[in-house]
Amino acid sequence: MNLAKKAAAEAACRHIKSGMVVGLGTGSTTEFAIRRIAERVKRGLKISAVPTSKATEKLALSLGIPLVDYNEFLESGKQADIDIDGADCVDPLFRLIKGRGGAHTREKKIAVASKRFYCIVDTTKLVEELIGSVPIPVEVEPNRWEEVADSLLRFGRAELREKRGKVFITDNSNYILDLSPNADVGEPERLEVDINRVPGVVDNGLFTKRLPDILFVGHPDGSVRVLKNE
Ligand code: A5P
Repeated sequence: MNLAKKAAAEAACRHIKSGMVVGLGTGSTTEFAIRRIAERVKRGLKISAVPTSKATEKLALSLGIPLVDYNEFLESGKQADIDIDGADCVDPLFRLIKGRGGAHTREKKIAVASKRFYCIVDTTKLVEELIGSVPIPVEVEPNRWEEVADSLLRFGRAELREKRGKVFITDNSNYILDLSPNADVGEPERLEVDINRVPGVVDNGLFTKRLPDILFVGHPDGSVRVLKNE
């Protein structure tokens, strides 16, 4: 799928012009975009970029992309011109689940603070039904994860995320609960709001409000389908 991811990423990057502020998402598909942007920066493209995770920040810095600090950018109240980011799955209404890398809270903030949100995926990410396709990542305050997991039981079973035998810690120093929702949990729009109402929840990986403006779907043969959300 690497060819598909790369093709989708590069198609989205063609929209980047000098003078823009660009949101940089997180994940393996976005990594292709970051590498492409870095090549263009070396050839004279003048942009500044806002990273959505420490991993993205590290990679972008190592490749020489000029960065704006994530917190300073949000505090400035300014908007990015384009945000480019991947997704774990996307349905026909352009609704997403994100956060397999644990960065969805920052990713959502930057997507909301961007004039245009371009989502880059390969064909394996396309689903008919959003709910039930992949677990929904829920970022939680560490000292409340057990009570949050209990409260989330009305939506489904939530499992504390671990990585290499240790509790996974987000860039915001929080934990992640991966929620496998019950089949009768209802509409994703409502679920996104209801999960965030649980005390101790920071944000969840459902993106049903800030939808992508364009979806770039990379195919295994390197072709790209461009779907506009109009
Ligand atoms: C990071 O937390 C996620 O939201 C990623 O954007 C998403 O998981 C897509 O990642 P890949 O491009 O690696 O599949």
